[in-house]
Amino acid sequence: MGITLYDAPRCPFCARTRIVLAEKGVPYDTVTIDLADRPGWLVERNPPDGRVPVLEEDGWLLPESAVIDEYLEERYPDPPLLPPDPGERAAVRLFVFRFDETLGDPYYAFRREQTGAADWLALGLGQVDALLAAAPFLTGARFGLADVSYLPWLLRLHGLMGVSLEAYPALSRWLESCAERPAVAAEIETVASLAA
Ligand SMILES: N[C@@H](CCC(=O)N[C@@H](CS)C(=O)NCC(=O)O)C(=O)O
Repeated sequence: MGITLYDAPRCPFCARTRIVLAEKGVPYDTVTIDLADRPGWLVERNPPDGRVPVLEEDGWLLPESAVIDEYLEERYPDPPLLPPDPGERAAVRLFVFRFDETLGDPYYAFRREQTGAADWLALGLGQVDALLAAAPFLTGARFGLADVSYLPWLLRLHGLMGVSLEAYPALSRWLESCAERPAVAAEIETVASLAA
């Protein structure tokens, strides 16, 4: 027995968990889900709509990428992906908690080509850029869960949707620095394979 990840290569929420598992060197099996033809057993395992990712460990099931990643952080504390200081940990959690309003909602509006979405997205990217101008990583001094929680969408914006991030210098520097990590490089390859 061990960990199984119900996964989809193009899903950025799954990418959050793939990156954490890779950062921590945790071995796991993958069950790839066809998002266009979601199996009924997945809906049973993660009602009501069978979303991915779902992590299974010895028969126990856990959905929700942010919750899975926090679980993995506690279960496999080395290397740590949260800072030691409680206040800094809270800041990371707040940033992850606000993902939808900061980046997720404008990203999906932009993908749907909704009116005004480009400006909305630029606002979110500007907020992320400002944070990265003040600290090397979204998690603070070191790479961690806040970085993991935002990276998949930024990799897809750039790699799949052809959006230039050059106007955001701190964000661009951060992307380059994150790309040096094998866990992130693997995700960049996954995104490239989706684009091919
Ligand atoms: N809040 C969930 C969102 C997961 C999610 O929306 N996954 C997408 C694939 S990227 C999905 O399975 N969507 C189901 C649907 O669209 O019906 C998480 O963080 O894990």
